[in-house]
Formats: sequence, structure tokens, C-alpha cells
Amino acid sequence: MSSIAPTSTYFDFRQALTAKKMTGLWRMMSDYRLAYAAANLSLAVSALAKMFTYLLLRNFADTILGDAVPFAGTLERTLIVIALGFVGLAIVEGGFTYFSGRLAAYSAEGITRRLRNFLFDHIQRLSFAYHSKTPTGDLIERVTSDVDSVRSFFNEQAIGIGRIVFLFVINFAAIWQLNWKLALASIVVIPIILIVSLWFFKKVTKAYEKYQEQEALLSTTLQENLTGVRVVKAFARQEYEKAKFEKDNWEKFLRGKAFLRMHSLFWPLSDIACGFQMLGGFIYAAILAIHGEITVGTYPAYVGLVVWLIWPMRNLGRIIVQTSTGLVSYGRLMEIVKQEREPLTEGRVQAQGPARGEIVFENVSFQYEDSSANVIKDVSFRVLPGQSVALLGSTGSGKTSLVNLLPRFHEYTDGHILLDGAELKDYPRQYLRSQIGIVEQEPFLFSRSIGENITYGVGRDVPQEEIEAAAQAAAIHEVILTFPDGYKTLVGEKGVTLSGGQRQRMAIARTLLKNPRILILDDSTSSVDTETEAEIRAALNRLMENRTTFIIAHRIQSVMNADLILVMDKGAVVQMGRHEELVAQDGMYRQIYEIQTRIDTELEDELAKVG
Ligand code: DCP
Ligand code: MG
Repeated sequence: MSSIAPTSTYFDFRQALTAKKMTGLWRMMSDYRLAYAAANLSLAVSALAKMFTYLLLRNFADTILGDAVPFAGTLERTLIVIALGFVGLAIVEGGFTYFSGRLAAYSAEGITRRLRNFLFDHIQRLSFAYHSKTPTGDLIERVTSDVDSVRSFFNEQAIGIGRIVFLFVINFAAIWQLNWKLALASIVVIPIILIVSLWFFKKVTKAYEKYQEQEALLSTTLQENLTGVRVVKAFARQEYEKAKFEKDNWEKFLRGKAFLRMHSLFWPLSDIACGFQMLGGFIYAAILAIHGEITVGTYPAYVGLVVWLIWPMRNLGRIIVQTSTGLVSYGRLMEIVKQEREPLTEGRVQAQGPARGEIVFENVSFQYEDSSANVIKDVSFRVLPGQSVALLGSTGSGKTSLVNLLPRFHEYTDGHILLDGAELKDYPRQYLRSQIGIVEQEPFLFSRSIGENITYGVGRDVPQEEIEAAAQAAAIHEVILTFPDGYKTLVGEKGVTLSGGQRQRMAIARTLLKNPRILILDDSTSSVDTETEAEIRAALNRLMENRTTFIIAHRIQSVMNADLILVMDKGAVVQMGRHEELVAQDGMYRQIYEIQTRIDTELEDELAKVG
């Protein structure tokens, strides 16, 4: 089978994007069409063997009951030949059916493996905007359940068509050869079956679409509940969540029932039609036999053959109806495939080597795709290479949105951002992201080892000493040594769970290794105790050396030493300058400063009293 097997597992499924769903499925079969041809050919051989079995049966009956001349001389020898013929034909028929089944299964698995690989890669290349508006549960549902129903299409329906055509043609020809009137009388039901099937096809398509939608909703509910399990528990909302899930699940049950009802209605109807067809054929054949228009042996042969003429007719309906699920899933998958990927390497400025890190904002405004107002309003400032900018402001004032413009996670809508004198939009995203290191507020760690998490994204083999040096600089080395397997300890479900502060320090170590020219620290010290905060700040100061840094913080202490402080309010920069300048001004900065110093001194007084 390996001669037919394509070795490459990559196929660009964007080639299968088309308005005609059947054409799309056909394109997906690329590289596997030969295998399908072979599978269909084997089915033809096996159908031929079946036909010969019945012709042999006719000969057998005519020899025993009628007056046909034994073809192998004596009756005994003829019977032995016939018996051997039956065995041989059964082997051929079974063998080729098996072979075609294997080919179909192998091809279906191959196509869907490629499809899953493609989707995985494609999804991770889509934009932030796409991901923030698409529920994870829905994506998971499509990559699993819909891929699976496409797989059954390739495994069952794609091959069924060939079998149906072959069986029909062969058996029809065979009956025609027995008696042409009988042949025509045996297919009167075809138009009825076609009409009924197409009607059901439409119904089932709708029902299955609704079912898949609901299933996606259910997995979204489940996924969100699992991700947000802390919130659910903290607010004691288990009962509410349970009721919500039960409601969604009940709806899925109803839709599943409606879908299955369509199927279960179709079967009896098509069976009844086929039953009448068969009965009518039998009676007509009997009449013909009585009138001597066909031989006695022709009758059992017809009986055998007509079953296999009806079978493809009956299955044609089945395939039409079942193909609907494959087509629905094809459509749902193509909704992902047709999404534009975020271009990573395109850009007019093909910069080589590290950036200097001079950043200028000129009247920059920014609006999220789906929102109506600007989130960043007319912001202008300038940072020299190696300087640090601090962003301070109430929550929702646009601090994170502003720094997210730098790696081009989102595109600014107005104004200019210049990096080393060139427009940011002209740099390839990949270059920018390699030059910018981000320490997020809640860094995400993968379920891999501590070491792998620290070296994630560095893009080269990092020697152990270097990893440890980074961990030491990030004040996390000692903590890692207390874990059972040190740097090899797994993070997450099968390993250790890290605290918020520990995760931040892991992210700092990771960023140190990446050694970017531009650094973004988002709220990096807000969720830890004062002692750890001091450690992290020391680690951060090491990290900030010689890099252009954007630091978002809520505490004055974290921003005091910055070269430039931006005070933000509702998307606009309301104050800008160094700490001394801003404290001297009457404004938001001084208010925050005064409140925070008062709290700090009160706290110290309290502590002194207790001490
Ligand atoms: N916003 C949005 N779409 C997003 C992210 C944010 O519409 N994908 C909105 C929510 C806020 C505004 O943009 O109204 C600014 O959000 P930021 O996350 O930029 O705000 P901050 O980072 O300043 O807030 P915080 O201090 O809470 O982190
Ligand atoms: Mg923020």
C-alpha cells in the first residue's frame, strides 16, 4: 500500500476553499485520489465476483432442475467445478471488499491528519482580533467533531458512490442480459428514491447544522467553566453554572433528537419503497417464468441479482442523506480556513540585526475593530534608545492597549509610530516580536518542564549554565531548586503549580534569555508581596539595563526612576514628564503620589506600633 501512500503530510487546505462544497471535498482528496480510484476498482472487482456468483447459481439450478447440458462433461465434474467456483468467487469478493475498506480508511485518516495539522498551524497564525472574538470551545469543537464527520465522509460516503455505481451497472446489465423487460421493471422506484432523498437531504442538513452549533456552544460552556473554575467557586455559582449547562445540554439533546428523527423517518420510507420494488420484481419474474419467457434457473438468479440491484438504489438515498453531515462540517471548517493569516514576514523595512530602540509616537490613535470609540487618543511622545517609559493611570485607561501596538498585536488607526526612524507598520511582525520582550501580568506557562518554559521562544539551544544564570537574575533559581526534579520538573497538571509571583519571575528569566532590545513590563509587580516585589524590582532593573523599556505599574515606587512618565486617563496622556516635574505640577500624578505616600506612611506607623 505504501506505493500509493503520499509521504508529505502538509497540504494547504486554503486550496479547498470554494463555494461548491462537493468540489471542496474533492479538492481535499488531493494526493489520495489514486487510492480512492484503487478502492473503487476493488469494489468493482468484488461486485463482479458477486454477479458471477449469481450467474453460477443460475447455471447450477438449470443443471440440477432444468435441462441444461453439464458444461464440464459429467454432472459430477460440473458440480465440483461449480462448488470450487463459489469458493473462489467468495474469496475474490471478500478479499477485494476488505482491500477497498482498508484503502478508504487509510485515505480518510491521512486526509484528516493533514487537515488537523493544517488547522492547528492555521489557527495559531490568525490575528489577535480573531482570537479575542472566537470562543476557544467553538474552535476545539470544529477541530475535533467536524474534522471527524469529514473523516466519515471520506471513509464511507466517498467510497460508497463508486460501489453504488458499479453494483448498479453490473447487476442491471446482468439482469438485462437475463431479460430486458425484467431489468426495466426492477428500477421503477429510482425516481421516487431520488426525490425523497433530496428532500431529506435538505432537512437533515439543517438539523445537523443546528446540532453542531449547539454542540459547539456546549463545549464553549464547558471550556469556560473549567478555565474560570476559581471564579465559579469563589462566587459559589456552582448551582447556577450547573443549571446553565443542563439547559444547554437539554437543547443539544433536543436537536440531536430532531436530527436522528429525520434519519429514522427516512429509513422506513426508503425501505418500504425498496420492498415494494423487490416484491413487484419477484411477481413479474414469476409471471415471465410461468409464461416460459425465462428459464427456471433464471428465476433464482434474478432473485439473487435483484437484491444487489436494489441495494445500490437504497444506498444511494442513504449516501445522499449522510453526505449532508460531511458537507455541513466542511462548511464549518472552511469558516476557519478562510480567515486571513496575520502576515509575519511581510514589510518594507527588512531590518537586519538588533533594533536601536528609539520610539516615537506622533498623534497616535487606536480603536478596536469592534468598538465605536478610540481607546488611544492622539498620543505623542519620544523615547531614546535605552530609556524607560512608565505608564500610570486608572484601570481601563488604555495602558495595555498602547503597549500592544508595539509588537503589532493590533494596528494603530491614526498617526505614526516610528521605530528607529521608520514607520512601525513597515516592519515585519516577526522582526518586531523578536526585538520585543513582554513580561505579562499573568504569564502563561506551558505544561512542559521549568527549563523548557524558560527557554521558550529563545530559538536556539541554551546551555544549562545560561538558563540558571537567567533564573538567578530573575530571583527564581533558589525556588526551582526546591522542586523535586529541579529544572526538569513539569509545570501544571502533572507537576508543580507556581504562584503568581513565581510565574512572573519565570517570565522575567525567559525574557532575559531572549535578550530583546525593547522590553514591555505589564503590571509586573502588582500581585506580589513587598519582599518579593523588592526582589522582582531588582531583577527587573537588571532586565531593563540598556533596553528601551515600557513599564506599566500602579505604584509610584515602580515608576519614579523612569526617564519619562506618561499619566493616562481615558485613552489620552494627561501628564508627561519626569517624577520631579510631575510632583511639582498640580494634577493627577501628585494626587496619586500623595495618596500612596500617605497609605505607605500609615502602614509603616501601624507596623511600628505592632512591632
Ligand atoms: N478593550 C477593548 N478590546 C480589547 C481590550 C480592551 O475594547 N481587546 C477596551 C477596554 C477598555 C479599553 O479598551 O475600555 C482600555 O483597555 P486596556 O486593557 O488598554 O486598559 P488598561 O491596561 O489601562 O487597564 P488595566 O490597568 O486594568 O490593565
Ligand atoms: Mg492592562
